Amino acid sequence: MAREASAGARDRSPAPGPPSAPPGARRLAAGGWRLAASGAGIMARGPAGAAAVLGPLLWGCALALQGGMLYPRESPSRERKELDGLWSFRADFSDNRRQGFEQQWYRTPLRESGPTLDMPVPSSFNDVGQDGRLRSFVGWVWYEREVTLPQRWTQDLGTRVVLRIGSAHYYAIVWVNGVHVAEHEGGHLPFEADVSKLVQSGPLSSCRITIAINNTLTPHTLPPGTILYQKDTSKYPKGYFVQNTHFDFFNYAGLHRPVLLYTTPTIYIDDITITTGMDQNTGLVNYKVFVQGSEHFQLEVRLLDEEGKVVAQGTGDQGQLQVPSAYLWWPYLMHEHPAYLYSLEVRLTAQTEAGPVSDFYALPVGIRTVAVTENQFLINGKPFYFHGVNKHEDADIRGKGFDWPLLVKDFNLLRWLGANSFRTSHYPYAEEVMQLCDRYGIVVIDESPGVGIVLTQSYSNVSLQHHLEVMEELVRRDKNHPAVVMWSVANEPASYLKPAGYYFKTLIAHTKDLDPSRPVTFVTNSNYEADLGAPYVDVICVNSYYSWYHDYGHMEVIQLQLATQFEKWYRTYQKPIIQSEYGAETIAGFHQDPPLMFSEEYQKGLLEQYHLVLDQKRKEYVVGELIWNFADFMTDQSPQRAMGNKKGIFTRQRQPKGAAFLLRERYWKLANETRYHGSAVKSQCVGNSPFTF
Ligand code: BDP
Repeated sequence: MAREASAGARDRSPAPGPPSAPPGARRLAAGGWRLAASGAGIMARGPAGAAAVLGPLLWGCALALQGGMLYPRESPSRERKELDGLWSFRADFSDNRRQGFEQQWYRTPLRESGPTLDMPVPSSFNDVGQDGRLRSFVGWVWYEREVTLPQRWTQDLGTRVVLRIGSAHYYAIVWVNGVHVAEHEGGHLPFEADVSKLVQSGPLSSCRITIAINNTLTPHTLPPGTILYQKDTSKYPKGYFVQNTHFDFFNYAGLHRPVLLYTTPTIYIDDITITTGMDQNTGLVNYKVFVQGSEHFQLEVRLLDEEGKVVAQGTGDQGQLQVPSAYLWWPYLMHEHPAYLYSLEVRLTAQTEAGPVSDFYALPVGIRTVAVTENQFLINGKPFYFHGVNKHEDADIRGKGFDWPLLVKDFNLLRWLGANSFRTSHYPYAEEVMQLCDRYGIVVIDESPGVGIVLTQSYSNVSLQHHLEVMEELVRRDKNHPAVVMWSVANEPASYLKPAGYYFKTLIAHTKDLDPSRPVTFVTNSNYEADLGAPYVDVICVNSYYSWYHDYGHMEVIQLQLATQFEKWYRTYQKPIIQSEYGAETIAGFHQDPPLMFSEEYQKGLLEQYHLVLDQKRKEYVVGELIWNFADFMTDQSPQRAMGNKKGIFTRQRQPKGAAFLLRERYWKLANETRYHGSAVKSQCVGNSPFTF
């Protein structure tokens, strides 16, 4: 949820409190992002063909958030200035964590109010230093950057200058030249502020950006957490508190994704919504363009193929483009021509007193349909089997900071593995990740940060309202990615608690209203009889850890227990099922045969037992398997975790454990079996090569 302050607003009195009265307590009233209409459901419980043509009918796409969140792309009318690099930084170690507000650190350069550190952006602040207090810091940290702006940006009143923050975990307040411009709750989605007036108000050709970020999690944040005050003074110093979380990854914090400034004209393309479908061989691209700044403008829309040839065109802010003999966007490994992307070019022109204005934005578009029957997941009308992974945005000292080399390495590993999909466990990933999925044909289950919803308080109206808003932000950001085939609103909530029924019914209905073109799910680990949210999902996604968190060491029970799990869920709901997590903690280099827990042999043995059952049930209604986890990742410290979660098939440094080779055999075999078009994928050796174009 973001609120943008008017650029000229006076600076505000500080309010954000100590960790015990954190962001949620002072959340701003919900903005204007409301729904316009209700959409149709996605479930097509009929013949596959009927389901596949739902796409074109869904055009009423009910998304009506006010204000778009188009990815900033350069164009003849738009420029970008990236602000990655070293920022000045200070953590507020004062007892109440409010010194920064009391002393108004945003008013003058940060170095004037005390010592600063150099902090790389993007990165988490936790692991880059040598100060243990910073690693586990809870409260407000302050970032600052001075930026020199091109003269045109500061002089030309026809230029709109926007500050965009890709992700600030968890709650952020932003000032430009000491003036409050934006606040945002939620650590995984972008937010923006129009700073034109501020940068164009004087002779300055530079501006000072200050961002205060609070990583405190409460029962009402997403993900939720609790602050525990330890009051026993015989054991803890006065005022001692710790942050507890109810999820299994380290609460890295900071500016995790690119921060940038970009420009548009003052009359500009604010948002574009695309839905696609097929009618026989004709591809259908329904578009809706939202313009800000004027009601008087002309829009021209052209669709170009990969050769740059115009294949369809239209005018006006909405319409349908028809592409005869269209190439479809297919998942990679499913088809010999995967991931075909057209380019939708939108050109705006307007006349103003000051002269003509034009804006241009080009959006990649994949034409494809998604539908669900009672035992299949269909892409372009053909059954799709997810053989993929769960990931985390996590590696080494950068924490969750965005990193191109790591990203490219991960995609090359996915290809090596023959994985066709992943779930963004347990929060939305960077936009650049989603763009690569579109480009490479990797299918995504796009998950919200709804992980660890286990306390009754986290089912309150305050929490629900926030969760609805997060889904709005997520759909708004990711709605146009062909790679995204399903939304996941949560992971392993306590869905057996009484309020869970209403909570998930409302949340899932809302998400379907926002985007009627995709199925919606949440990932459960509840018992099939007790789960109050399952009636509302389109696909049952179930996590289980047989022979790991139960029956330690007894791999012989896996087949029976897993088969029972599938049968019970299917008998109850007649919906397709994805095994959305399974795995075993494995310390790379530990070997033991016969296998013992934590050894590489145990991980392989456990996976093999799961695969035997998956191979039976995928002939019936199981539509996917996602290993937990792609790579080892950092967690809170606990006696259950040896320097983090080690269920990766790759280490945190992206080197394979034995199980990676086992899974690789399997995934390439599955790829060959489930390929829809053309000859079989060559051998698995093909997987050594990176993605190429
Ligand atoms: C599942 C959670 C995941 C954990 C995993 C584990 O969804 O976040 O990391 O268990 O325990 O329950 O390894």
